[in-house]
Amino acid sequence: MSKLNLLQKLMLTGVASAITATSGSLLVTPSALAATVFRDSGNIGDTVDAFRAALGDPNNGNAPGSFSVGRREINWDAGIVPFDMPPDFFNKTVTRGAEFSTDAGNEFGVSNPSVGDPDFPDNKFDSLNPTYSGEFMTFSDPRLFTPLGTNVMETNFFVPGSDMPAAVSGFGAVFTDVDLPDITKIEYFDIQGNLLASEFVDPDPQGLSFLGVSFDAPILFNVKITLGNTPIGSNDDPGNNVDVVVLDDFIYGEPNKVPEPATTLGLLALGVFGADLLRKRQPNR
Ligand SMILES: [Ca+2]
Ligand SMILES: [Ca+2]
Ligand SMILES: [Ca+2]
Repeated sequence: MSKLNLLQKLMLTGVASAITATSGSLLVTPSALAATVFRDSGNIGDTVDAFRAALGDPNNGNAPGSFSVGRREINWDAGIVPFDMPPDFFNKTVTRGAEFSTDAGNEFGVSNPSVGDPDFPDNKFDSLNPTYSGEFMTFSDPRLFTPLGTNVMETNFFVPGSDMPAAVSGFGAVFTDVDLPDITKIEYFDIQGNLLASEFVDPDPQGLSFLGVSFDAPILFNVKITLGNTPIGSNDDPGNNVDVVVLDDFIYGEPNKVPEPATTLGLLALGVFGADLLRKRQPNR
C-alpha cells in the first residue's frame, strides 16, 4: 500500500562503474553508483507507477531503435504472443529490446492464448496444472509469463529490433503467488558481469508482488530472475517447501547501445587470424 516507506535508498560502491550518456555516446567513468529499490506486495499499483516515473516517460512501445528518453513494458496480453513463446519474440517480432534465456532450453510460456492457438484453452497455466488458476493472479489481465522446465531465467537487452547489445537504467517485474520469503529474487549485473544489486521479492500468497531497481545511469546489462524454488508444473505446496511463482508485467528503461567486449576481442582475434592467413598465402620467393 505505502509508497515511501517501501522505498529503500541503496548506495553501491566499489566494483561498479557509472556510465554517463554524453551526446549519444556512452562514457565509462569510475564513480559511486546510486540505485533505488522499489518493493511492494498486495496492492502494488502505486509502487509500479513510482517505478515507471523513475525510469521516465514515455512508454516507447514497439518502436524499433533506441530513444534518448522513456522506457519499455511487456504485459504479455496481446493475442499474437504465442503460448510457446520464442525467447527473442520481444526483440525480433515485437520490437521492445528484451531477449530471454534459461539453462533448460530457452523455453517460455504465456498463459491464456487466443482462440486458434493449438494450446487453447488455458487459464493462468491451468493447462499445465489444474490447480494454478486458483493460485495465480494477474496485474494486467489476462495473461501471465513463465520459463518452462526451470524456475530461473535471464533477460538481456538489445537496441529494439536488432542484435546490438544494450543496457538499461532499471528493471522491475510483477510476480504472483510468492509464498516463501527470501527465495524469489532478481539479480542485476553490469556488462562485465559485476553484481550491481540482488533483492528478494516480498511474499503475497495467491496475490501480487513487485520488485524493481532503478540506477542513475544505463548500466544494467543482464537480470537473473529466480521464481520460488520449483519449476512450473508441480502443485504449489509452501507448507512442504514447494513454492511455484510466475510473472506478469516487465518494466525496464530504454535500451541504450553498449560496446560489446566480445566483438572487440573477436575483431582482434580475426585480425591476428587474418594476418596469419595472409602470411601463409604469401608465395614462396
Ligand atoms: Ca498480463
Ligand atoms: Ca500459493
Ligand atoms: Ca507459490
